[in-house]
Amino acid sequence: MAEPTLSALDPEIARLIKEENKREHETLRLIASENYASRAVMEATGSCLTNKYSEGYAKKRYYEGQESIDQIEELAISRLKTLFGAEHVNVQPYSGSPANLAVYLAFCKPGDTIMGLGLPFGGHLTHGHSVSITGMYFKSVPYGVRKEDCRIDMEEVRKLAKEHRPKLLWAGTTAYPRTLDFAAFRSIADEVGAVLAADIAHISGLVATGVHPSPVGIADVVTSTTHKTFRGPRGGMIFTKKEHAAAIDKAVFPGLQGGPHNHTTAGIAVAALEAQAPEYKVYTQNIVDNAKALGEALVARGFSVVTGGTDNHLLLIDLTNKNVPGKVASKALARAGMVANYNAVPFDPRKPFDPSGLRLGTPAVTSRKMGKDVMLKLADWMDEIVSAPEDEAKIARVAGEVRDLCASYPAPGIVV
Ligand code: DSN
Repeated sequence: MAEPTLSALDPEIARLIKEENKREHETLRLIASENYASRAVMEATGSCLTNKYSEGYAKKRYYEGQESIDQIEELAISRLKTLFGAEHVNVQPYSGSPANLAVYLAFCKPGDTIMGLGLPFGGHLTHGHSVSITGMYFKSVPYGVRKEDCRIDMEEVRKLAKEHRPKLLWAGTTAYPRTLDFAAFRSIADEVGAVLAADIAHISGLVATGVHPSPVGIADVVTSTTHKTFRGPRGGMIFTKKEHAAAIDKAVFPGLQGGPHNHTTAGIAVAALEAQAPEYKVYTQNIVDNAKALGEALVARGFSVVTGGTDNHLLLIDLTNKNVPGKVASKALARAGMVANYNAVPFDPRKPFDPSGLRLGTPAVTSRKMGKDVMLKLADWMDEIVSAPEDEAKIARVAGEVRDLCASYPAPGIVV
């Protein structure tokens, strides 16, 4: 007898997946860290590779039956080496946080001093925030941004680094709209003898094509997720210089993880192939052009855009002048089909769970081939909703208009 399909076996889960598919089709995905993986990436991740254990690395595994797995992992690595110009790549981290933990394990001992951009200024939890293991097991000295322009102040980073002599210095962000000066971070790390780690989770797609400068070859180690601008499956990757290859590999396995997720590795390999195509470079440039256009349109409508605009894929909006808290705005926008996230802004007087800001990203709408005309429409809709976040009639009308728009822009990987 044939095996039952998902909907025959588990109609509840099948229905929920169908609903999520519909939601992803009918709404505008504006969460800066999200994207749509292609059908080919999804096919690889939904394959039999999920069945296989393969602790170790290619040709040095602890289980038999690795004929295909070794080739898949080697292909992922060689494609990424070419794409990023890296000496060594590890594709086994389960995601960005485990990749970052591997950096700590490879280079630090508990109690060492580390420095990263503070979470309230756009840094990541794993760059030493107090509630993360990285802020508990290490002495974290966060740096911030300048009050006047909300940009990272490299002189402040230098001053703090000279005072605290960190073992590890992070250059990486999750809610920062400007270009990172990796060379300046390198010179500071050299001055104080720190290991320089760049976390390019948000921007790795832009880095792959040169739309954002690359830290590969500058930083000692570079970490990334694989599902944001890079548009692969949900996973992690680490690039490092040859001299640190063994330490990083050992930290990932056996230091932190057991068997790698081979279905994810295959998806990463497919995404790396997609990223080598000339149209991917155009795509990544379009992400930035769209973010700039959306930022300009929002400024023209009286929104306060942190730093005045963006150099990358994201925008941080301070809603204080609109007298609407970030959470109220993001919930109303979501009801209107524009799905973003509320976010703290630098020097936010409000609490992290109820902050003043909104974070917007253009990677996913750009994957749907939406261009500047849509960004202007989006700014109009946002203006309407943020000005009246409790007007349910208006919200329902906009949600309908968003649905109509989405019908003309199929999302990669989404079956309609
Ligand atoms: N959760 C991711 C983001 O939204 O930026 C970072 O890990």
